[in-house]
Amino acid sequence: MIPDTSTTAVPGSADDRPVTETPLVGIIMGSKSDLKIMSAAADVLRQFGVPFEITLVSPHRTPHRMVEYAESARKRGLRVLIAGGGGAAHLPGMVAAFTILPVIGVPINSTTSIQGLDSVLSMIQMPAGVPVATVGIDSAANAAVLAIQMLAIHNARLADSLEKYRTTLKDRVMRTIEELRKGGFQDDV
Ligand code: AIR
Repeated sequence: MIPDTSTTAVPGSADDRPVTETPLVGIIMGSKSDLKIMSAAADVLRQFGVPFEITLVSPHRTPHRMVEYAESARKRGLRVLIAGGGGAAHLPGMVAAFTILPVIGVPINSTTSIQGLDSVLSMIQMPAGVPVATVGIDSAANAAVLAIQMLAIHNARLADSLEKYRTTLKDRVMRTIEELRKGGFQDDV
């Protein structure tokens, strides 16, 4: 979908490193069972040529690992974190407490979840000063797009790729409208 992983950001900008080296986005999740949802974020980052790392971090089963991950993330060069969890999904909020990197939360409708609603409620009402940008239930792909939008603030190649991506979304809808019309669908636009 999105071409060219080799171009660099605008020279002299706040982020002029090549986007093919150090991971810029950290994808973490509470359990291996979340991977089938969270892998969509990895797919999108791959398509945009954004280097990322992906691993398991449970706030309840591996709390010290969570603190270590969050505290080292910025020093290791990460710019945005995407944190997914199901049920009592405390990972995004607690990671946000240990880093100033933006944290995007993905509520997951896991087997232990109350249709994902408990996870949403675990993420959205963060106390003032420690936000989590929560996307929709199971919306890992959107979390990745949001992460790329953040990186694109200082990266002309990514901004350009996002523009092209939006065009493909629009073109897809327009093609669907054409197909519907051919099948007899009558819209009045
Ligand atoms: N979880 C893991 N540690 C803390 C939480 N809240 C979540 C995982 C997963 C759900 O518990 O994010 O969505 C079920 O995990 P498991 O390992 O039992 O399949």
